[in-house]
Amino acid sequence: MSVEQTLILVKPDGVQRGLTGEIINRLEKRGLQIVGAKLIHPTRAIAEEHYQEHVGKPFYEGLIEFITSGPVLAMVIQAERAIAISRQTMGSTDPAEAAPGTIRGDLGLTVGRNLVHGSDSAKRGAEEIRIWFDESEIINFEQTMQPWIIES
Ligand code: DAT
Ligand code: MG
Repeated sequence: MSVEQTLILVKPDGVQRGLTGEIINRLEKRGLQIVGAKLIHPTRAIAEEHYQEHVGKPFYEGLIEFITSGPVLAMVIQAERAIAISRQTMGSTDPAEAAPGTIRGDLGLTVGRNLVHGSDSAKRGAEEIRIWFDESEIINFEQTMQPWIIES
């Protein structure tokens, strides 16, 4: 299994509610490595590129309006199986169905304010990272605690 990178966003609700630290904490404590991070107020163009798979769905306009309504914390996270692991820690899309112990299950109530985004495949992760980050903003560094988290 190769190392994957995924795009994680703390959405405007998470930023406005002061939950960025709480959300980073949960991902970081699990052992996921942050290799890029920035606060960005998304333009409509970025939002449309990011959510292109949802064009035409009934919630699309509301989704674009929401994600562009304030700053988001964008992160690139790296680990083996980073996509599945980060989505598991985020919980189901609808917080009402998300398991307790997950970010959405513990901190959210409704699907339109579900706090976080995470890429859903390695291919889409690479595409989404390209939408939000310049290559120069991603730092490849060795985390010295890795042997205490991952058996080699
Ligand atoms: P996820 O964010 O878990 O990958 P998704 O890609 O299916 O979920 O949808 C993207 C976002 O769109 C989701 O985080 C919240 C919103 N959304 C999805 N389904 C919705 C619905 N039925 N009603 C309102 N918003 C919805
Ligand atoms: Mg998705």
